[in-house]
Amino acid sequence: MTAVHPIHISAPRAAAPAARTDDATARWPREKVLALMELPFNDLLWQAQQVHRQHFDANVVERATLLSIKTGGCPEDCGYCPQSAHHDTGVEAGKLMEADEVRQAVQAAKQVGATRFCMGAAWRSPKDRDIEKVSKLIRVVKDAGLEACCTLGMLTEQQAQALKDAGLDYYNHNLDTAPEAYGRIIQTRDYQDRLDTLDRVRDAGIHVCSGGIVGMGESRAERAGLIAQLANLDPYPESVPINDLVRVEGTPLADAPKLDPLEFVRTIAVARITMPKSHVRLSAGRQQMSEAVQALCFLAGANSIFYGDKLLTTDNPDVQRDDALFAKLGLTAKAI
Ligand code: SAM
Ligand code: DTB
Ligand code: SF4
Repeated sequence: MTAVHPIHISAPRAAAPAARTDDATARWPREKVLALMELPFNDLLWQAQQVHRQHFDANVVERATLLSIKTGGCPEDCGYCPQSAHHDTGVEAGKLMEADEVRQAVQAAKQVGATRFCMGAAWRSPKDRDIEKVSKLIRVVKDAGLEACCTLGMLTEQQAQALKDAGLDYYNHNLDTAPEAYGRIIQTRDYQDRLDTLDRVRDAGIHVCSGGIVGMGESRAERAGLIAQLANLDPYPESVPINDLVRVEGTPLADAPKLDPLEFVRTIAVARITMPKSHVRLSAGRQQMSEAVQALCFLAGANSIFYGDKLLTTDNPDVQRDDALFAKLGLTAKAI
């Protein structure tokens, strides 16, 4: 892969304190989250379904379309990511997309019935001039009548405010994994950096989209640790993407053992129970997932998907395949 940016490698950092999840005063002490994870499967799903139906129509699923507006060449070393300049994955580094190209993608997403358009950039953190350009892209999405979401890396307070002023509805910034597992996956930034950006997004009045990735070799206790971190954010995120690792050749995690699909379903169910009013998104990994497992995820309380044949750089089920799955399950798409 061609790197367009110099690579800055910082020394590995100490584990950050993150949110308090280890004592009984936390809304969701980690032990309690782990206890949910360990319930008999049928009991866990029953509990998740009850919570889901208290807050949502269980047959309605939100559809968000992703677009990589600036691909590859990222200076961060995230072990899962095909866009890191540290890994040789064949992803070409590109420039930030122009408004016309984005407008076409937004119109196409709108035509097939997506209600949110999420623009991702392979940046550690945007420059102020990037924020000006992305603000124009946000207006393109808003002018088309869709919800706008961005994921651009770490933000300053001023940048978060500028994105809010441009009309941004959601900002995606994932905690990715449990605090103690973080250093195994990423060395170039730490957990506290992620939490600080989430605070700035929240303070700017933008809705928070934050979740993580499972299937990176973590333990069940570490999956519980991730969910506890998210559920103890105050308030917890409005959108919670749960990604099943897409194992990309050339990344350090290419050969990670595949997570048992039922463990993935458990993670969705626990996210639903601990964050009852959030949209829990069955995110990356659906291309490799059977219809039966996806159906179990919806049963466990997932009520959002990425819709369209591409995630950022990897494949997602195409619209026809998802429409057929919705028809089979009697699911309908959420309106704005
Ligand atoms: N660079 C920005 C950042 O990291 O915050 C935004 C883009 S980044 C690609 C967005 C998210 O995609 C990551 O936080 C990670 O959770 C997810 N992601 C990246 N590669 C993935 C993979 N191979 N499988 C599953 N999720 C992945
Ligand atoms: C999220 O949690 N998952 C999406 C979105 N937020 C930006 C990204 C998934 C990326 C999967 C790998 C790729 O396609 O490059
Ligand atoms: Fe860069 Fe984001 Fe990929 Fe990490 S996940 S390498 S920050 S694009």
